[in-house]
Amino acid sequence: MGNVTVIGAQWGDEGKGKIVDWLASRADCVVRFQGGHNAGHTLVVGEQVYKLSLLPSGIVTGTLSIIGNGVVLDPWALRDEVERLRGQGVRVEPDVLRLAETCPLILPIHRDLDALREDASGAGKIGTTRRGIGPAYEDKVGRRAIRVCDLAHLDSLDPQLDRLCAHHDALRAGFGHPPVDRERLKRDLSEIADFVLQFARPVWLDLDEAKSRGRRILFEGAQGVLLDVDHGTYPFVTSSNTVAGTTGSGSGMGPGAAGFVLGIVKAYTTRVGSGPFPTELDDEVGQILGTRGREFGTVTGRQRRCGWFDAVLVRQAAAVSGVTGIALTKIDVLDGLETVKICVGYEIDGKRFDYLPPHAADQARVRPIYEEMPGWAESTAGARSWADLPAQAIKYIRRVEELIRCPVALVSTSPDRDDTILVR
Ligand code: 2SA
Ligand code: MG
Repeated sequence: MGNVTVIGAQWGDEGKGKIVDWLASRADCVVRFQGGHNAGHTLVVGEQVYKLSLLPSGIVTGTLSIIGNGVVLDPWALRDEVERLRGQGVRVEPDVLRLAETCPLILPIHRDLDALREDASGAGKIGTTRRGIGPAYEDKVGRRAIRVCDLAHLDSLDPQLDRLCAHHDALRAGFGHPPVDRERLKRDLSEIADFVLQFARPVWLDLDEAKSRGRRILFEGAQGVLLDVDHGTYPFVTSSNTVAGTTGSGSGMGPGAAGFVLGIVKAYTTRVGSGPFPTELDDEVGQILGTRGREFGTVTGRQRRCGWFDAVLVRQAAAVSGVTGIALTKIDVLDGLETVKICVGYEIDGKRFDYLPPHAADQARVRPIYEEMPGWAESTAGARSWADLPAQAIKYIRRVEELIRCPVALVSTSPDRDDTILVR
């Protein structure tokens, strides 16, 4: 096995955590390359449940875990998560956890702005996780960010703070909010600096060395392709590029780093937050999927919206992200349904589309065209080989594969690490 990149090929929450954990035990190094602590990965190892928002999943198994420059880092969230994991008996020390020195920081002022904007947006709300992700990326691109390496130079931070505060004070005033408390911000930063700096490294150098030694690197994506700031359902997206192409720029490894791109795909569709969702179900089936699939956010506890599998969206996600093969998860949630439906196209005013049109208004208006298949009465939960699956479930998987034009490499049949079918 060479390098592997795991990305969500829907709107996040596809069950990446379990697959990443499964692959992490076979990798030498696990890298996060985008997003921040808005991710929520649940790992179930034996009796233990680990909930990760920011740290790479490799940390649980003691695999070298790297947070790349493409991630926006909340230092206080980092400390909380490290302390929580240590409390569960996980060893988190600088030899296993490394942070890019160039990571932009998420500051309390970013959280403020995220909330102020969401609260002021009425029906236009994005439904963000309110963790300051968007505002932190804005400051990075706007060249105003405070980065990890700045924590070692707090004495000379004033010119940067001038630039940052001038921008934020103007925005805050617009929302009737008081200016940034600069002295407090400086105090907070100097209080957390040493904690963060103990993990700070030129990680590109570590990765370059890993590469020259033929080490296997696992890139762990967060959120999903449909939340990508360029390729997703804009503006109802996150503020980073979630596609596999970001592995190189978000870690400092160049375009060839991604290796095998494994797209994680849930056997139905879910979404948290606002935005178009063509196959959303408001009926009893939607409720069954939500209850059986335990569709609540890891990070915010929000209830996820549920619907049928949308092959149009996944085909598009797989194409724009260069997916090599998919892992199909939570097939057991469909067990016992009389019929199952797959969206195979859209219609707007009698015109057929085999892709999602880019405009939010069109996306909200598309009518899904469904193909119906008989369901299966038998349980697929815990199946560990192809032979354990009912014939109808196999037909469903094969049809999905055909429609999205991408091979199924893995099928996951429960949250347990071992309940996984390797297809090829
Ligand atoms: P943000 O906070 O700026 O990134 O929000 C923008 C949109 O991106 C969505 N988003 C997510 N969608 C699914 N899962 C996410 N992470 C957590 C999880 C979610 C949770 O994995 O369980 O616990 O609620 C995630 N992070 C961001 C968000 O809903 C907005 O639509
Ligand atoms: Mg999640």
